[in-house]
Amino acid sequence: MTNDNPDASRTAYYEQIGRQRMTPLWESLHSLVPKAPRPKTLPAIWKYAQVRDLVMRAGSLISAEEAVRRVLVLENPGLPGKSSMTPNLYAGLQLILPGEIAPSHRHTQSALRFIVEGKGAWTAVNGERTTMHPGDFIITPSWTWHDHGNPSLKEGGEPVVWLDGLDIPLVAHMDAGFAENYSETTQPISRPEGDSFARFGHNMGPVRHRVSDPTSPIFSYPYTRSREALDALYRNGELDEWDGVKLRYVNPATGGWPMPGIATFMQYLPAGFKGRAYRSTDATIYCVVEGKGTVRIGDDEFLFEPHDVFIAPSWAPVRLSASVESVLFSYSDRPVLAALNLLREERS
Ligand code: 1HN
Repeated sequence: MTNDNPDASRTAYYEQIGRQRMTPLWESLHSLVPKAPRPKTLPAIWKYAQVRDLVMRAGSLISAEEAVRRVLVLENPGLPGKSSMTPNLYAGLQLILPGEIAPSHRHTQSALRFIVEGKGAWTAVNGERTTMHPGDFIITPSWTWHDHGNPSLKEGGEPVVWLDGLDIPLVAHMDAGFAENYSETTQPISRPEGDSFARFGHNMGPVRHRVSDPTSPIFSYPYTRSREALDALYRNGELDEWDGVKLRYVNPATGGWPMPGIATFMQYLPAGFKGRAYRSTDATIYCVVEGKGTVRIGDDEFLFEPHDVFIAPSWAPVRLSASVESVLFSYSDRPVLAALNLLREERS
């Protein structure tokens, strides 16, 4: 083979190696090993004022029973068709109406619920129910039976909306997804409501408890507690120039994260707060609980209000400002990055 036309001879060669299912690394090396993350994930916000009606309308189009889970998936505009908010995480808004039940099932994907609107619905996890209130953070760890329900209108039920966060894309990437339905609509209840919180939610624990798995024995983290902690710290003078007052949710038995693959946080920004720029390799999904402000994510700027959901991709600088006192919930795949020694943070 002569080399008077390298392009043509390379093309012919690439075809030949392609037939043997080989490709030339030298054509893709730069994009395979970028100097810094180049996320496809885009900064974006879902304004609750614009999507609330659409969520509610799903309630008259399909029952929770028929849908199994009546959820509008929040899809990152940079990851179309992937039902993903970030490369590893999923987000969706779920609606359950009075009198409805979302039937019991389990899967290897871990799930969190962050209650957005409405109260009184319940979720059952591993034999115990917990009642939902706005701002509560609830976990359904990998392979735990879970069903949701809402009291009837007569019993005072009201529509309840929550944000679902799952590691669906991560588990799909790992080819590690398993799922099954429970034989009945709801799982049997073996412990009264509040049992696990009494055992583990008060800086105490059962005397002979042995840690047997990395998942938190508490599955509901009530907003009243989280809010009071942030408030007390702020009153005591705590205020970080990047985060405001920010705490992470913990597994009280280990000090680790509530679930092994998903990190969750809540932060308080006082009125007038103008945060400095922060970036990290864990793409983070935020849900606004209270307040009003702006967030700069890379070159985008969004106004945020209660119940809005926004996404900060990996390594995009995030700058939070609050015009009135604000509270933000957030979640990310930080434990996965940390386990692989891939977590980088920069506060500038
Ligand atoms: C799921 O099981 C729930 O249990 C919500 O509420 C959203 C999205 C994909 C796969 C399973 C739930 C889900 C999900």
